[in-house]
Amino acid sequence: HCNYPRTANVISAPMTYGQPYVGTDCGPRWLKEAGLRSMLSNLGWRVKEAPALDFDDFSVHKPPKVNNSAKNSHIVGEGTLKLAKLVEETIVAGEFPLILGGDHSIGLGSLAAVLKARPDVGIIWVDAHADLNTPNSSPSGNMHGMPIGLLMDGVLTPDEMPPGCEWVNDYPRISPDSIVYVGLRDVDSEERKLIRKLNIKAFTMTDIDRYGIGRVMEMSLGHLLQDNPDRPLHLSYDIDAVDPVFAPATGTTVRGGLTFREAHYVAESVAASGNLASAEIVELNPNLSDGSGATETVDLGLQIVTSLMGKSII
Ligand code: EXY
Ligand code: MN
Ligand code: MN
Ligand code: MN
Repeated sequence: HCNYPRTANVISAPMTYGQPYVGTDCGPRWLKEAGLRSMLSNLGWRVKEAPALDFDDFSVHKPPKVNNSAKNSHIVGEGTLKLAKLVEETIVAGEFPLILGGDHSIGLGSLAAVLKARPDVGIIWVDAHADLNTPNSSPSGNMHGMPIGLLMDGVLTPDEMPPGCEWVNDYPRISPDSIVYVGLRDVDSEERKLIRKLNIKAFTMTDIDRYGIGRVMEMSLGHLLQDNPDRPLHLSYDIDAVDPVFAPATGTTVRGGLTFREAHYVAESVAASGNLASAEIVELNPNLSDGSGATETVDLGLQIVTSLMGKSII
């Protein structure tokens, strides 16, 4: 019923600086080598591919001060601004941004862009983690745990934005009722307080146990689409939402995650809504597992992308 922009612009965002491990930069290449382009073509998409973003040519001249509360914030800030601009251009051109991470700090750029280009966007955040930390609350200082925290309305004052990320102050904020979490099971205490205080809709693994994934996705989509059935949606899919049995090649595994089919169903149900307007898949790290674990994780990642881009079984 909704009109998809039928051109997909595949945007590679090989970010590693939001977390400690090399290898998240391999995610885009692995997904592409596993057959992403032909899969999209087979589903009827026209496929464009933006040149991979380069996050190592960063132009800050002074050596940035070590900032343990938001590690690598200059390079993350500069890199995610590049991503934000590319995503905005893609949307303005009427194309579907399909963003391949990279660690989840790229959410700072992709979300800022969709919030600006589509002010009424609803966000579905599929993750074991809430990624709602701030430099003050983060136990690790890793910025892949902060993209929502930096963008959520009413959490940070402009002067608390980490150095290098000040550009975020010129972008819209996420309204707490415009995001839904699916798959949470490792939430820090300050994140928990914020979820309660801001009344953010969050479906944990406990909710999935209780209601089943079908009902959880119905409630998630219902929450975001209740006032506007044509609302555009952005899906941010962290592969660590999936149980490490099926997706071992990622940096922050947490047991007790989505099953293989639940992982698919999340993507299938969002696709079936007809509202999906942009998406990203993040945190694949083929270095962090043995060969077969890496292959299985990348294969599952590609299957999830296939489902969210419209594949149905029959
Ligand atoms: N909440 C923890 C932290 O902030 O350090 C772990 C965050 C992991 C983030 C992963 C990508 O979703
Ligand atoms: Mn995440
Ligand atoms: Mn995660
Ligand atoms: Mn700076």
